[in-house]
Amino acid sequence: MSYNFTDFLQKKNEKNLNEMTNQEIYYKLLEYVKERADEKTPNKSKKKIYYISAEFLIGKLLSNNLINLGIYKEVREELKAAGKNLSHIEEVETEPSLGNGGLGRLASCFVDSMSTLGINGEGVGLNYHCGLFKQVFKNNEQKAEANYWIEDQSWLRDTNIGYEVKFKNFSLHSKLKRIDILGYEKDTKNYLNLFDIESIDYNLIENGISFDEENIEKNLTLFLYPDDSTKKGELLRIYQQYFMVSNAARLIIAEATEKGSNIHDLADYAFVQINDTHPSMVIPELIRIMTEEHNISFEEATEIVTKMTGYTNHTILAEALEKWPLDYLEEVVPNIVEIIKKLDKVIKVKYSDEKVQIIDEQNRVHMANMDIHFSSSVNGVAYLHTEILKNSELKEFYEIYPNKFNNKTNGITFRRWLESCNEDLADYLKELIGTGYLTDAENLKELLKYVDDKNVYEKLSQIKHENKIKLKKYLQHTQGIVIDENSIIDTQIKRFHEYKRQQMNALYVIKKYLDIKNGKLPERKITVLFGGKAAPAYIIAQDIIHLILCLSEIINNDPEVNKYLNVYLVENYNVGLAEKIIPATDISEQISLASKEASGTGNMKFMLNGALTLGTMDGANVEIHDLVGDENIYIFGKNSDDIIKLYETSGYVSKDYYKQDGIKEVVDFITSDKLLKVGNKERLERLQNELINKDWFMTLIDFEDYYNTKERMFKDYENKDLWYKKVINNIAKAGFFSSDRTIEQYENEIWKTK
Ligand code: 9GP
Repeated sequence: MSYNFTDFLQKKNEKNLNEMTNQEIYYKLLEYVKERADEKTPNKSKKKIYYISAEFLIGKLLSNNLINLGIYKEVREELKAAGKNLSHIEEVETEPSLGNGGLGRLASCFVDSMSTLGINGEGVGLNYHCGLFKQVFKNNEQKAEANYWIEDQSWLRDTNIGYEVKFKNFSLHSKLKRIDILGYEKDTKNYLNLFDIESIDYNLIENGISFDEENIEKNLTLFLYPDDSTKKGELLRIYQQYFMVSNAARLIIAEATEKGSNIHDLADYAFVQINDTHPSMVIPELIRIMTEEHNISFEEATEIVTKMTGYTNHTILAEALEKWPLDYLEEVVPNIVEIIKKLDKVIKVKYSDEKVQIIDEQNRVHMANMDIHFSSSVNGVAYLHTEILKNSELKEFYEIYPNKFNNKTNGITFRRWLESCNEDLADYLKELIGTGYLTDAENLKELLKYVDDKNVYEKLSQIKHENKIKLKKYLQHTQGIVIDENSIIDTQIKRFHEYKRQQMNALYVIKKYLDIKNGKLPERKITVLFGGKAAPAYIIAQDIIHLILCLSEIINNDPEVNKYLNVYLVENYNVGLAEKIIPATDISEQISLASKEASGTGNMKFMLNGALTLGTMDGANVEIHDLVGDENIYIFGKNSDDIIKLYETSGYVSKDYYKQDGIKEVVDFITSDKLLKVGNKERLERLQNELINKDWFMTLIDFEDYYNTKERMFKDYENKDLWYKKVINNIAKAGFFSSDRTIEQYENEIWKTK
């Protein structure tokens, strides 16, 4: 029997809603949702998917859970009747800090879709207490602070499940925490399984995010991606990874055994999807448990594990493919080193090519290589990315295992990235094309009926405007930033990395600033929004942040310029901010150097919310382009074949581009008196020097085309009919990027649980 929130409060003898504070209401809603979630039964099927990932960037859960329970509007009305505002109550929730970027957000979209599709598939990861870090800005620089997010009452549920994890010199007992993952209007649910230790100690944190890295028994689940620029840091990462996969392996075996597996048939009961290389040690760990504890031969165990695992590659950046020194692994987990050596031997006997070896000549273990040899599926995350893996990055492997390689273009959950974050647009879509798109996103194509309808253009532009006003209020209230709702909003939100080329956008800002100073004024005010964190050990990325913050200070305070241009870098960019920024954005910046962005998922969120893409032919931009056609996307820059060739021939010399008219003065401005007055000389000089003399990610090669294409976009924006026709085309074609589609492909082509 379903009961509403008011009934729940009465049952619990709580105060009336109108007497409660927003804080009190939030915690009661949390209890209520958990109680409603208790009515759902976990998905069951003989075979279960374990999606192991170092990160899950889950975002706030209240509104998403209310939507998935089908009671969002009902609860909002109950609150409204009591004079309360659900969006204010949503603000009380602290965002979990269990992820970093696209990889973690994708994992979260995937667990949502698995639940929605009724697939018996769960996430497995770690419960980091201080997450990645909280970003604060001081003196135009990024500072990192510990991000404590776990409160006494939260979405985490305790369980009595826990295992002994043995390291070389000590053991740790784990405890499993779980978060319910509710599917959209489903009677079933799944869990996100997060392993933790009992003995975590916050006192180990000294200042910011520095802490005693050696006290593993007390620090293991403090931080996600602790600094690995030192040996201590690398060892800690190995401890974390082994802890994660050893627990996962125990859970898998326990659950399968309970269902009747005799371990010889484990592959009929479980499939492990390895999300990037952080969970790769699950392969030797499963083999170790089978051989040591279940009397299964090494050969058979290897065969079983190969059958029941799949590896997803999310990057072609060589430095991001983990290679652990064998002696570090020896120091932490000697038991699995024995297994890794045996696996390596199997490969050395068969193949002489150094590129496919697991242990290389410097005694480093190539985790991805182990995954490829000893799993049954290897996939990239967008068409172009998979092609690059097959034809260049992992070519030698593709020659050995042509049938293992497959593509699974990423997707996003429309529950969060449309229904929840852009309710006005979602309601309007329902008015136009009904609710079919909620269960089959391809139905968005019905919108094409309205592609020439000026009334629809008008309404879409009103919704965008309203979303800008909402964003303005939010940023003003939370960050003291006042954006202009009548300006064109041009956004780049993602982790800071040179390959993503925020520096190119910053150069654009400089050029625009100089244009305005020289009397070349834009037709409409432009607001350039940035958001993202830089890894604390990544100096150049911090320098780029510094440049943007300095530019903001100069531009936003210059009365001659700020009428036409504003630049902001929002602080501590996270899922919650993305949910507010994306619906308000006109221009989606997807400007990575072609061949470097595996997929991107922000690009999909923006298109779904009616922004147009300014991008290179990279990652999933290529598929967006193919779906919407040339006229509905703004593509610029060199393509991936050209770029790959340039790398192969060392054919790019940044200085040649620097010398060109229009580029030199922009790059020189980085160390102009104006910037040095507000900035740090060392940082600005280092960044400028990098651009002139190295520029590994070829910022300057595409700059001119980028500038001109962006100018064309601004001009097109002034023609409302033209612009909104493109917007409709984008929303209508976004259905392909539903994570339900992606998960269906994983299920039908790899997992086969049904
Ligand atoms: O950089 C990729 C990004 O392009 C992709 O969308 C995301 C999800 O597949 O994964 C990112 N990769 C990583 O964060 C690390 O490999």
